[in-house]
Amino acid sequence: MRFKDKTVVISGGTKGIGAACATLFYDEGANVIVLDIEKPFDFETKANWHYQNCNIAKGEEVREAFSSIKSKFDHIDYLINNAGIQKYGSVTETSESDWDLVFDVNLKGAFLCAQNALPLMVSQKKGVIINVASVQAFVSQQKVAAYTTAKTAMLGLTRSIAIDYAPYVRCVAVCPGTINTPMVHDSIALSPNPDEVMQECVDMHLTNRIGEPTEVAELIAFLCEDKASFITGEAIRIDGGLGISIGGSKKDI
Ligand code: BMA
Repeated sequence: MRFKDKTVVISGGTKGIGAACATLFYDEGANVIVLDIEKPFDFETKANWHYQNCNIAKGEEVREAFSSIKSKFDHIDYLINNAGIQKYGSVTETSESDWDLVFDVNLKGAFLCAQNALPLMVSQKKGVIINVASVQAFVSQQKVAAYTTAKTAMLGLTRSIAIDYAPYVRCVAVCPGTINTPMVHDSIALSPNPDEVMQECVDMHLTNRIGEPTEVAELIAFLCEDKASFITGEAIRIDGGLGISIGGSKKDI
């Protein structure tokens, strides 16, 4: 029980990486609070597993959600800024509303959740914030201008939090490659040839496969533990080697 009696808040915790984190932290003994905009029909309700409806892009909703959390729990040990949205388009193809939506959810949402969790973490003199960014904070695919820009900015947010709230609060960015999540499948489904795009995703990774949400959750769990207490402000890739390759033909091995 690595997280017995700890409290973790996870944005976008009903699906993908967020849901994998919710499950792992719950299984390890934590009180889990999932923030999301819609509760899935099959959302499990168990003791110590709470759903809080919240659009993290709206300051008022985030304030209300955190004041409700604070009235139920006297501490927040971990905040996992996981909620994310991806819209395809180059700069000239991206509408102003898509640009705003991508920045509101990925970046402003993380800022607002951190802003509301930090005062309690500072008063506890302890806390960890994990920002789920992307390998696209380092390298970019074609036609995801808003997403790659917002994810890159998350690394600045990570550094700012790490610097301004040390030594009490650690903040670390996790940068996944393609992960088997609804966000990735929904994005790929928009393409006229989804199977080819999925194969391209597989081929981009040196592992010849995409990642699983549970693999990212395991990294996040480690980063939250005291064992990782010397890691802060850093951006850690979990991308099957995607971020290190400049391509080229493969030699037989
Ligand atoms: C993720 C998402 C995925 C993409 C992956 C690797 O953050 O953008 O759709 O496959 O990065 O580029």
